[in-house]
Order: sequence, then C-alpha cells, then structure tokens
Amino acid sequence: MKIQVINPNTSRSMTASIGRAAMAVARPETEIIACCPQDGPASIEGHFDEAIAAVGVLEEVRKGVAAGVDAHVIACFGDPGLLAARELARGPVIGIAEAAFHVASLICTRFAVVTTLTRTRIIAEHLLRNYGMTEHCTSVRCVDIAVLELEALGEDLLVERIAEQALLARDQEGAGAIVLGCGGMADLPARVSERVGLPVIDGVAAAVKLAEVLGELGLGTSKHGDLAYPLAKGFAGRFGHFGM
Ligand code: 2AL
Repeated sequence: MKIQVINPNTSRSMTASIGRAAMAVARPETEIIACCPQDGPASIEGHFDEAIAAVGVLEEVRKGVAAGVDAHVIACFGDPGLLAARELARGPVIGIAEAAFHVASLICTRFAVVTTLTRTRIIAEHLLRNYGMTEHCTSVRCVDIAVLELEALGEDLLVERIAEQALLARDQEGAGAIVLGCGGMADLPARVSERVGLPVIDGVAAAVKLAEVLGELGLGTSKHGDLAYPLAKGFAGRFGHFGM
C-alpha cells in the first residue's frame, strides 16, 4: 500500500521528520511518500495560513491520485483542506487531528490537546466541535512556541514544555491521555508519555495506521453525495489547472 503523507507547510525539515515518524509505524510493506506543497506558508499558525496552505494540499492530493497512491494523510493539526481533498480522492484521506482525536477517544474518557501557539487554540477547538469530539476533550493547552521554533528549541526543552501542560491537564482536569497538537511534534510521543505517565497520541502515527486499516478493510472515501468528485467546470487564472 502507498500512503502519501502531506505536510501542508513548506518546511523541508519538518516534512522529513513527519516522513520518519510515518515510516516508524508503517507496516514493512507500506510505502510512505512524504511531500509538501511547492508554494505556501513556511508554517501554519492561523486561519490565513490555513486557507493558503489548503490549496497546496489539494495540489499535492491531485499529484498523489495521478501517481496511484492508495491513501492520503494531511499532516498539519488544523487538517487544512480535508473535506475538499476527499472530493478529489477515492482512497481514504485522513487528517492528523481527526485521527488523533478518534484514537484518543478509544483509550480514555477525556483527553487533553497540547499544541503550539495560543492563537491556534481556536482552530483545534473548532475541529473538536466539527468532529463531535468536544465532550471527549478536557482542554486545548498551548506551549506558546512557534511551529518553526519547535526544532530550534531542542528535544529536551520541548518535551519539558509539553509535559508541563500535560501534567496540569492530568492533575487538574483528569485528562487520561494527551494528544500532541502539531505535525512538528511527531517524534515526541514516547518521550512525553514516559515523562507524564499517560498515553500520548501523535496524529501522524495514528493517521498512518488508520489509513492502513481502512486499506485492509477495502474502504475508501465515499463518492456519494458531497464527497463525489468536484463538478466539472472552468477555473480562471492561476487556478486554471483545477478546471475540467
Ligand atoms: C501546525 C502543524 O501541525 N503544522 C504547522 O505548520 N502548524 N499546527 C499547529 N497548531 O501549530
């Protein structure tokens, strides 16, 4: 099975680390194709970044479909362009936030999310509501570190900053598991789990495993109703390549 793992921002180093996290959990026979858009924001930390990144995600999904991949993972915690990407694809398309929420909800009653900047909290909260997961979440907590600073900070300090928030969620709110709220945290679940004594879910790993399971079950995106292929029409100007 070929799984296209799309990092929606244009950071090559984050794309590589997301690809490594995906390969670490994938079955030996699964091929992971990690990629990021050619054009778009260096990191995604708000509604504006998300709106522009979504177009890049759709372009990558189209390339993946043309190359014959079996499933697509959108590896940014805002799941930018998720439903639009499903219109383009017949295979499953899985966002890392929705994958992490669903997996977390199977192993605890209520989980906490630890994400990056406070301004991105509302994005995670909107997703929880859209996915019917609000009741499963104690809180969305923030370490107030910008996405591109995660790497620069170094793993030890980053684990400490995430653990600080996770322990507050565990001890004050009764969170039973922690969801890591950024693709740039994909290599940290084991270390954070060891530090806080709770299961820790990284959405990249969760999404890759769900994609494999859906593939094994022979399930892909429903092409009935709103997720049917986009209606054939012209697109003007720089989006002309999306026209049919
Ligand atoms: C993200 C993410 O996962 N990748 C990115 O560029 N921004 N989300 C976040 N909350 O920081």
